[in-house]
Amino acid sequence: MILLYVVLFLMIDNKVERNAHSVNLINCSLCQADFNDDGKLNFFDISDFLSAFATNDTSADFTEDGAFDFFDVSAFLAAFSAGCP
Ligand SMILES: [Ca+2]
Repeated sequence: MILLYVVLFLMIDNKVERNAHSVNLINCSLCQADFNDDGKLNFFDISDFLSAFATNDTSADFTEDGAFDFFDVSAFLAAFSAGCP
């Protein structure tokens, strides 16, 4: 997500041309289930999500309500099952 903000800032500031790399970063960040942002949905996304959840990492607060509970896991698994565009 931080990369997206950096790319958008640089694009607005006209320091980076609008090229394929910028588009790829934006498209990747649209898929919340791709938890490790590698462009693939697989076991590693689930593993990374569960590790973040176990340590109360804010990235695992999938429902964005400040709590770490079943609903975050359920929301992540629903997004994972839905897949990415
Ligand atoms: Ca992934």
